[in-house]
Amino acid sequence: MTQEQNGIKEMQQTVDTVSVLKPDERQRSRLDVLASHFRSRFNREPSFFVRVPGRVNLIGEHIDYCGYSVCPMAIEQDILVAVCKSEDDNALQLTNVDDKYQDYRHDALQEIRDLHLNEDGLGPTWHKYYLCGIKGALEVIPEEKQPRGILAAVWGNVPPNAGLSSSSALVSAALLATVHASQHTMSKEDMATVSARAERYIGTQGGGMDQAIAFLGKTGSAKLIEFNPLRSYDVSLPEGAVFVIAHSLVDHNKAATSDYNTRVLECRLAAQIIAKKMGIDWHQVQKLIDVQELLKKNLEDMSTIVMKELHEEPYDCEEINQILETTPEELKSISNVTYDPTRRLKLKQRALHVFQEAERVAAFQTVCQRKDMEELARMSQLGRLMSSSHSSLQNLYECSHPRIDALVTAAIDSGALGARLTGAGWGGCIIAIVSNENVEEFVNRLKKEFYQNDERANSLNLSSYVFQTEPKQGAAIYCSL
Ligand code: ADP
Ligand code: NG1
Repeated sequence: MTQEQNGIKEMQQTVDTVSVLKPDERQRSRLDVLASHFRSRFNREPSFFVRVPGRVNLIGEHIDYCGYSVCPMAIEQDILVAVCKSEDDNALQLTNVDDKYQDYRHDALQEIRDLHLNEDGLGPTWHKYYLCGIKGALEVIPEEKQPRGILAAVWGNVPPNAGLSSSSALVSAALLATVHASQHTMSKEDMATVSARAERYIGTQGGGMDQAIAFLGKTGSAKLIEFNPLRSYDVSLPEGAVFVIAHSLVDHNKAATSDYNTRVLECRLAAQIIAKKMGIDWHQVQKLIDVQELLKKNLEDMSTIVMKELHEEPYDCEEINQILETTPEELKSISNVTYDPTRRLKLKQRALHVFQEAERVAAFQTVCQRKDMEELARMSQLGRLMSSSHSSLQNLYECSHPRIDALVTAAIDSGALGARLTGAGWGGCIIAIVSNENVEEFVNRLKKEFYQNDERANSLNLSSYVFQTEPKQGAAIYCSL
């Protein structure tokens, strides 16, 4: 593949690369633990460390893969990796401080490029996310620079399977570690693009939000992330607003079910059917944003078109073939739909969510910029947008979970100005906006309202499950402690 085919722009004179930083006190103590784990396993010193944060998405859920902008921020919780090139053999050796993740060895690092990671029937085990990052790296690093063997020790504290993007932090950390070990230079945007493509090897057709914020996150600012081309803009949040993440205690591994990919497919088919019905060449349409751009309509018009052109009842494959005038084979090759007569796809509901959520993202950004508006009014407006995002995810997109809905209700009852599911859903976390003078009372009430009656919470340290968050720095490299 040439660099261009890889989606990587020609290298410019000045490239905004991942910063080499000095760890702060808190990071240093975790890095010390990681370094000592590395030494105990490999009997040598790591030569550098990488840190990649998780993220929380404030608004813009399930729309990145439709081409629409989203508004996440990087969080404090992260994945750390200690790394050293191996002089002794050509293997990848992986270890994790957390012993629930087993050590892994692959004898020939170079072979990883050709592995098919989701075809062994063993599911998405942790080391496969690391392999995704290495595969991505080997596709873009010139052969003469590629490392022969690598030793890596991982340690993360992003709650896994909870919508805070632990998987993308891990894939991105593996990519960054391999690129840095090769002394290869890449911009943050190119890292994000390669990492998003690499994570799809696990089997989920993600849109790229998580990898973008992992590299482009900035202390003090949420980010508006735009796709095609990837761009990010600072979003200043109201000073009086505190964002609180709360875990529903329900895990959901995206790559272990077909829920996520089914939504991606429903959006693609909705886009193609709208295009066909509106008389444009649907073959060139893959995303809902494609059809909007071809029709030259605004988002509100697109919702009206959805209401008119798509029906409420689920579509089956036969009806889709009839509308698009395709055979099952053609539909497979153009839309990536495997014919299944029992399959029912809700196209109207999904498309409506996407266009309305994209409008909410734009409104969220506008409210953040409205310095002329009173602070509490701005925060209340942001809260309303977040809560309507949640009802849309619950009712139109059907990616919530009864415990998530109960947590959102408990958050509002405890004084939040708005709350919503964050991340892919079907479990995981919510994000709530709270005014800073109420935050302590809010957290105490939420603990009583939601966690006190859940026996799964009895043995947990709740401060890791309900916590304030603020925008943090994206990926970094540490060369010495
Ligand atoms: P998320 O919403 O957190 O990204 P996913 O279901 O996409 O959830 O991916 C979570 C998976 O990432 C975990 O099941 C595990 O395999 C891997 N993972 C997350 N954190 C770690 C970690 N600290 N060490 C090893 N693997 C991890
Ligand atoms: P998480 O929350 O990490 O499962 C997933 C996708 C995002 C985005 C959100 C929903 C991946 C790696 N991440 O995030 O791209 O679509 O769901 O908004 O697939």
